[in-house]
Amino acid sequence: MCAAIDPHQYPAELRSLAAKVRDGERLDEADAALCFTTPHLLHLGRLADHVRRERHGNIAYFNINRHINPTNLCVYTYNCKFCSFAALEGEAHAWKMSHEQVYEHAAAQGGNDITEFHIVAGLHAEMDLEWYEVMLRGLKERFPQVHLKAFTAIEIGFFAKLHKLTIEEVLIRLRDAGLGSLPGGGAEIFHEDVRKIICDGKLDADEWIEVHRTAHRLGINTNATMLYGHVEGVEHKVDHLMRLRALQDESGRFNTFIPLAYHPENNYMGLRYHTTGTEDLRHLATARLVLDNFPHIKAYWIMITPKLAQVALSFGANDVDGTVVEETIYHMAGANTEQQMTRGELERIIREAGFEPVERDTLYNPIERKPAGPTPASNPERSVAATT
Ligand code: V47
Repeated sequence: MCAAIDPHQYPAELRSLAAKVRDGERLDEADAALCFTTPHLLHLGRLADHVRRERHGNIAYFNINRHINPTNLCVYTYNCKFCSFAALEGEAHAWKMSHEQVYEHAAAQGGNDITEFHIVAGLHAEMDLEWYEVMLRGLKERFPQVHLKAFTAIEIGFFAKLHKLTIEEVLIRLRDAGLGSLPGGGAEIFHEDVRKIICDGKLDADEWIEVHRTAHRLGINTNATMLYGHVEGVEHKVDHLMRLRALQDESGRFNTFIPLAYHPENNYMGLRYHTTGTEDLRHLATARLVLDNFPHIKAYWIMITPKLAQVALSFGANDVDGTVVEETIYHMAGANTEQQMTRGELERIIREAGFEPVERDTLYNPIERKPAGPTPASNPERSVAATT
């Protein structure tokens, strides 16, 4: 059990917030705005840590996953100004995989322990619904034990328009071909004023929500994200979290929320700055406090560095994502983190941060493995030398 919250130990402006958290009362929009603006970050973090420990105790999750991006060719290359990943046909950094190449990527370095392929791509008319149905079936045939977390709401919306199908029809076809769940990408900032600036013409907020609502109705779990650190204001982020919370109240099938820190390089936004560490921690803590119906809050180590992900575990996060193996979206936008971590490294950063590492599958079921020998807490030379 965590020690009870005493609001009097908090600065005056956070006392009513602290009392609400102590009493398990839902935070409102004004509270959410306060979380985004208070200078008392450590106190905010303490409240988020309280909620996180009540829910998850000392456990922090990771998984053994691999990212696959079949193509970066994208019809929205000029629409999504923040995206450094997308390319046009003929550009030097463009790629398009064949089915065989997808299977080769899937097999490379993942090892037998892999439990999830995270698959997202640009929007390209030749890589249509049928192409992806074949890909999903091909992956399931070769890797039957691996969960396929694939396609952002943007891709689902694209397939629907391309084939003149409903969202439900697209999702049913993909589910029948092996789709397990949807990742949280494409949400960016829901508010129209911001969308107009950063991704005009892309799926709007209502459509993004409709894709996830439909998936949830079909029994498909999904994740959610919010892209921060660009042109958005506090009111836009509050609106974003409130819309996600409302859908989760309705369906309960969001697994995890991942705040995504904007990376400024190699895109059309014209902004220079990376987010700061305190900004990243604030977004994680705020998400934990405001999204009271989301079980998991992920500190994506690729995006905020493994060092900050360790600190984030004391600011509301209870998951650091996985081994990843090959990451392009953030590395093309200027991320200078590694592209992969081994099981041993993930366990070590979690343990060093004072938490108990637990391997999970995509749906957060703990995975039992045969012990691989002792994993000392602090000496990397002696930690488990895993292939994943
Ligand atoms: O939707 C694109 C973001 C997202 C940039 O569900 C950028 O488990 C920052 O959604 N700077 C895709 N962000 C990644 C994503 C994700 C990642 C990890 C785990 C999960 C999950 C989902 O990346 C896009 C967009 O919001 N993005 N470009 C950029 N320059």
